[in-house]
Amino acid sequence: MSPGNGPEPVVDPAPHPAWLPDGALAAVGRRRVALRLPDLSGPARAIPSAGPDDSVVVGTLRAEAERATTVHGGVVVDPDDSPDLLLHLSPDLSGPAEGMSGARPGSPDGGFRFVRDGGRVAVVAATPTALLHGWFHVVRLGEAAFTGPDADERHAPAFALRVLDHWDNVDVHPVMGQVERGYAGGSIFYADGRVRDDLSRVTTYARLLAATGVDRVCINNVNVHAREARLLTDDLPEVARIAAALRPYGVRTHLAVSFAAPMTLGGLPTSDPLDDDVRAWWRAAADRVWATIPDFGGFVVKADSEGQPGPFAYGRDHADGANLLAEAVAPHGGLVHWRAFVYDHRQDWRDRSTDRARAAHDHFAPLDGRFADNVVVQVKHGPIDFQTREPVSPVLAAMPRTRVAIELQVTQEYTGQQRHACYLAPWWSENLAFRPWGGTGGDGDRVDGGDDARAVRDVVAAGGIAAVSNVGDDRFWTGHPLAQANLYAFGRLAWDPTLDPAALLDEWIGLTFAGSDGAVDPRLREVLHAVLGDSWRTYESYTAPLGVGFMVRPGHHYGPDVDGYEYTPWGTYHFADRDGIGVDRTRATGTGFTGQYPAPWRDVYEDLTTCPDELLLFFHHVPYTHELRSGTTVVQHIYDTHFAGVERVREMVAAWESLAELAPGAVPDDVDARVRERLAEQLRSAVEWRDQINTYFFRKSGIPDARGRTIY
Ligand code: GCV
Repeated sequence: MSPGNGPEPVVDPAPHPAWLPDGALAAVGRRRVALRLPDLSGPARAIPSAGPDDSVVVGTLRAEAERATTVHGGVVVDPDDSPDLLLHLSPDLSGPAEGMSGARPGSPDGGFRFVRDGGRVAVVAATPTALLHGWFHVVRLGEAAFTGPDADERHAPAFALRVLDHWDNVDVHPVMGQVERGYAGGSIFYADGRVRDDLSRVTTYARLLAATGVDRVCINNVNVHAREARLLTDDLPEVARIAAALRPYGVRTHLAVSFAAPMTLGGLPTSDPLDDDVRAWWRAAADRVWATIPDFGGFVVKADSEGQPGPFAYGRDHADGANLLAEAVAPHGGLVHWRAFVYDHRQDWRDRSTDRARAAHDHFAPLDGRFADNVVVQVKHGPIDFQTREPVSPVLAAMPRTRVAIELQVTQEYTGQQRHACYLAPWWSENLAFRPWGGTGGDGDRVDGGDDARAVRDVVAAGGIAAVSNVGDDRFWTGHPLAQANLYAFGRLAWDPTLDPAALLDEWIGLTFAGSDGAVDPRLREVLHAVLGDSWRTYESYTAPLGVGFMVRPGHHYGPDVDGYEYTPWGTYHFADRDGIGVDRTRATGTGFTGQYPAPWRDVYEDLTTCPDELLLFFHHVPYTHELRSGTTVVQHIYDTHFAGVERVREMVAAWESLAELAPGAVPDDVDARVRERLAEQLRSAVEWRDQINTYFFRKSGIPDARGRTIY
């Protein structure tokens, strides 16, 4: 790492290895590794079929073992030759792992078994993809996999469906560009208006995902424009190439489709979901897709939302729409991810009764029980739109007879656009741990509820989890190298939503910055925790106070603009005037949104004295002099957090810069240069946020800062 303003670093043209540099595989690569495989060919195959990907994933496993041992001096040996690490593909995970003693039985419900006996490890799984996940489990553990007491553990994903959605366009969109809300360059799938010839980077991406837990990718934007719609028909062979590039790492391909496709692609006069010709068109379309890509995952649909076509045009509802597609994909075992992000984006700002936060619940809760089994209703984690702070969406608790998935946003549209370091796992973790029927609330308060102690992560077990990816063709994948931590943590939480965000950060650091011997400088570890650990709360403190959102520049959503959306049709208002701020969403005097929550939250949020401070302005309109539960007033809180937030960013910058002396050489020059550049922008932007927000509220309220700091 070059301290100060040294010469420009030499940039390696190859993609950055992210969390899988060779050093991350040192512990496995130094050992004697073996694969025990049944015969996968012919009708008498010894393992249950996981789909057509079996042999290709087995090839991947072999290649992984060969590569790691070649780099680090280990060797691939015969399974009977006392390996240190045995990868065992077996239909039966319940018996003792062959060659191991003392194994306890486990239940064969997917995932893999990890057995350590006297320092030797066996991973047993029933499918090649599960075995691959087991391999990466051992990689993550590093030396610890082989040390420690004997163990026999089962590891299975909490969510059956773990999806990354790409908002990538085939054509560069005149406003949104190649990747909508993408902050990391172009698309890894498309360039020059077509699928890339060289898709090797897509396979590298699939490898990174397999090392976390994600196993499905939707490869195009949910805003399906004319060019992208054709992926479903004319371009299927090209989609098949992408699927082939993802498949070696057990990642399945999904497509976002347009509800109007029967008209725009099929020439039919209607897309009415109850029309027989429309149903036949979708069935034929699905047949062609699965004939071309036998392990295809399914369709993702954004309908009747922000201008996308949908069933409303025919007087039908979202269940009619989703079930139309579900019927078409069902014979192939396919899925329909139907998004609940539906609201009126042509609202009149003068009308205070219409509440965008209510929309998804108003549309979807009454449809509970009407969706086909292979429909997953995909719900954004908050009721508005991926803001820095929102309550958990009440839709997640309102559809007990529906497979519901939670949708997160890894791409940092509203959280600094990968120019700001903002580690989002603590925020996601809070959402996943939220107990809609009582228990621990967002700010750590305990709120007692009824008998139902389930958390959001339990509610979505069948529907799973999805997130908008933050990856592009940038050398570091994510623009800001430290934004890789978000993608990593998302994948790990998708596998196990109870994992601790700080521990995940540590895991990511251990892999990403592993030297050739697998070790990480402890001072680097410390600095990265200091920079990233609390960065989401820091970001919140200098941007969005007390649950107010959307004070961003319209359109691109970067930087402060307090009234940017205030007089627009988008339904995202703060209603600040000279006396106070916030949205009254109470049942008593406001939009009634609080009533969409089950008890106890419907009452906790309704009452000014119990509503958590951090969400106060989301639920209530209060005077600037309103005293928060913390004891300070609303306006003083705004000033204090904005001043403190900037100071925290200064500390982040200082922490990073200290590396040059503390741990010279611990970070490659090009990573260091990019992080420094981004941190400088983060500090500039945080100052801008602080000064605009503080000045705005000082001018509105006329109330000076109690500590007399500079406000303009
Ligand atoms: C893909 C927000 C974003 C849009 C995005 C939309 C969605 O409104 O700003 O770019 O569209 O969410 O989730 O569909």
